Amino acid sequence: MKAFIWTLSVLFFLLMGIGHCRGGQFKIKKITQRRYPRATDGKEEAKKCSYTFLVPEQKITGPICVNTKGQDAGTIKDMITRMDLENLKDVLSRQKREIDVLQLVVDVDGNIVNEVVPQHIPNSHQSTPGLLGGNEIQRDPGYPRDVMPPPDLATSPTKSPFKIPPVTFINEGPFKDCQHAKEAGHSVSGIYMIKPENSNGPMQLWCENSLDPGGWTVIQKRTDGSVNFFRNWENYKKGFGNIDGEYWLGLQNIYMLSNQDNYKLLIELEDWSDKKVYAEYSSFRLEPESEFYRLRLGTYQGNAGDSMMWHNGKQFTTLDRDKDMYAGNCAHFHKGGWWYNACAHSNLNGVWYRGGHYRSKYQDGIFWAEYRGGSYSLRAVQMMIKPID
Ligand SMILES: [Ca+2]
Repeated sequence: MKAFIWTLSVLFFLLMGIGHCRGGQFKIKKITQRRYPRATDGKEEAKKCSYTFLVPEQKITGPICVNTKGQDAGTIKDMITRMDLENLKDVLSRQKREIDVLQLVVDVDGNIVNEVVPQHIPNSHQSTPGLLGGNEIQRDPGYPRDVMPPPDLATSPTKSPFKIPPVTFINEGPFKDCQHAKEAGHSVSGIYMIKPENSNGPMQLWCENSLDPGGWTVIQKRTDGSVNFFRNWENYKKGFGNIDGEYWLGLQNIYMLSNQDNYKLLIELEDWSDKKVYAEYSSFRLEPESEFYRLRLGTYQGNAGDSMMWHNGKQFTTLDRDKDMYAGNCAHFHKGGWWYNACAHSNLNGVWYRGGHYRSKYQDGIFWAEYRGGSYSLRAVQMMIKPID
């Protein structure tokens, strides 16, 4: 009996052992199938990719498949990977630049970039069309000067507070600045050819001689909102606008001018009740582009209040080059380019709003905080420089 029970026990363990082995083989088979489901089909395997890069169509059309199996797969994969990464980086950086430009356009709050020549230029004083020198300030080449009558200032809703038309163009020069031109006998306000010392070429700009004693070189002017000032770094560097209307002379030009001699700065502001005030700074110059045109100002005097000294020693900031003292980008909120601190007591390159007090999400008007506050947009502004007497 004992022998029988012992035999049964042996048979039972043998059967369990066989069953376990069969189960193990089955499990291994199942795992194998899951990992290599088409291991038996060699041709089909060769067609498949371990992974796929999708590259832009400009460079390579269609997806690139890389088979990581095979003798040279590693080398080929590395080569294609490097090539694709270079292509992708190239395309991404180009797209980023395009996005930045589009962002600039979008952030103008729907304002349409609309640059027109606001003033008629008499035929007798017509300037040479096209660009002169290293700035991009230009007139509208399609402006029909021989056909259009002079603007009726009495009915003009945005008449110039500076009463500048008709425009005079001085053919002589170039002069080193407007003071130089005045000393050469030219005492009228108008368009002059100016070439600062050490600059590459002459530029056209507006010389203001109506203010006693004249000789002022205008570096910035706002009068009627005809020019969009929400621009990128390159625009602010080179300059933009219309010489006989609103313009920004360009940081590089202002830098060249303000470093050839000792200059002072005069800012004239006009509100919507025809009141004019001014702020004058005893010295003015910009540092070079390598210092992002850092502002250097002397002491203030005037009746506008000092809204500029807070910006003294600050670098220039645009939407695409943030050099301000604020965590975000001040140009984004104030919609201009300026020597923003964190952020602005003055914003003379902001949005031109009609009527003074304006409604906006941010304080983005043309304001001088110490004069009418940040929520009042001035009607006209002029920034001018002149050698210290
Ligand atoms: Ca910032």
